[in-house]
Amino acid sequence: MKLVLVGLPGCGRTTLLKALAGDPDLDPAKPLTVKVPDPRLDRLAELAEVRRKVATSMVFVDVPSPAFEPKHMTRMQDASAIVLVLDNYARGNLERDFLSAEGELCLSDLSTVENRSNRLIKEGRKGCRELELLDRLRDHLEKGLPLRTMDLTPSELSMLRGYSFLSQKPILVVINRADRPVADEGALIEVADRHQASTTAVNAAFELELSELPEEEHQAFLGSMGYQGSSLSRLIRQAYVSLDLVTFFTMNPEEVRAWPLPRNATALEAAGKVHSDMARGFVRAEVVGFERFADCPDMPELRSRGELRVEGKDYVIRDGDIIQVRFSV
Ligand SMILES: Nc1nc2c(ncn2[C@@H]2O[C@H](COP(=O)(O)OP(=O)(O)O)[C@@H](O)[C@H]2O)c(=O)[nH]1
Ligand SMILES: [Mg+2]
Repeated sequence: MKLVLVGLPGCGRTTLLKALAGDPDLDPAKPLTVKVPDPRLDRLAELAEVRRKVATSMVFVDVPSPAFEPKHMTRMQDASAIVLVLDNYARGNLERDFLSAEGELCLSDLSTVENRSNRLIKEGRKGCRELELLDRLRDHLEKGLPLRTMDLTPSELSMLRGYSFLSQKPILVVINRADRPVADEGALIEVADRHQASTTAVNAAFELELSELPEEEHQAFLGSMGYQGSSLSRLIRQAYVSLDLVTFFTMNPEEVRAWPLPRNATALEAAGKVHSDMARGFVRAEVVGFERFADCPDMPELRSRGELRVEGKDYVIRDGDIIQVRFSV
């Protein structure tokens, strides 16, 4: 899961990346893998008395400015989501910077739409479903609206899958502010809502300083700024949520592990994530939700109460499911 960091020069991308890494000497040209904090994973490890915890992770990649040059645009194509950093510690042109970034994404998609449409017409496929759909996309994009705000049917979505349209990707807007924001954020949040972009605020420079301090000095430093806690774990959680994933867990005597899965994916797909053999030889999955297990952390007891459910390969995994796959190969 790759997320690209974009924004105007000086918006604080590099500072944010270093803070996420907890390393002021990080080379921002390298991708950074970040663990997604999940208190449920910690709780499971405690309950099951297992020492090894494996969290899900995401990779952040900094796109150098100017991000919207063609040579940098291609780095965004295979990203699962875009993280747009906006400067609200010095300049604070929030709406303008947001809309201009969105405009660039739309322009790039518009040119993809044009190229593909021209080719279809040249191939004599006027009136085909794909061309009709592309015409609708063009109308939408020409209004300056990102494709993520379009209502598309599952079959239309699958027709568009190969294009990797940039304005269709989920976007998380990170407002980088000092202790006092320069500009009011209300108007930006309204536009972002209309664009189905989620927003979060962080003080990147502060977070970087915080991350350089030993753990035991964190509370005092946070308190000196009047902060409750670091905003980074919230930012990471929100980036994860923007990907529209659910998390399932596996447990064995050696480790508890969290796995990401697209929403509405099945037990068979979950099994395939864990091991291809498990999908190939899938027999059934035993499933219990995190909350149930936390109330009664005893699998044999849950099984005898019928609360450890037996599910087939088409079962749709819910966020927080703990699953055990039975398979034979
Ligand atoms: N005061 C303050 N300075 C910041 C903040 N974020 C970044 N800076 C400074 O702004 C400059 C540019 O930041 P950088 O992270 O390199 O921006 P980038 O061009 O987006 O990678 C650096 O000197 C940072 O120390 C912030 O939240 N507060
Ligand atoms: Mg930079």
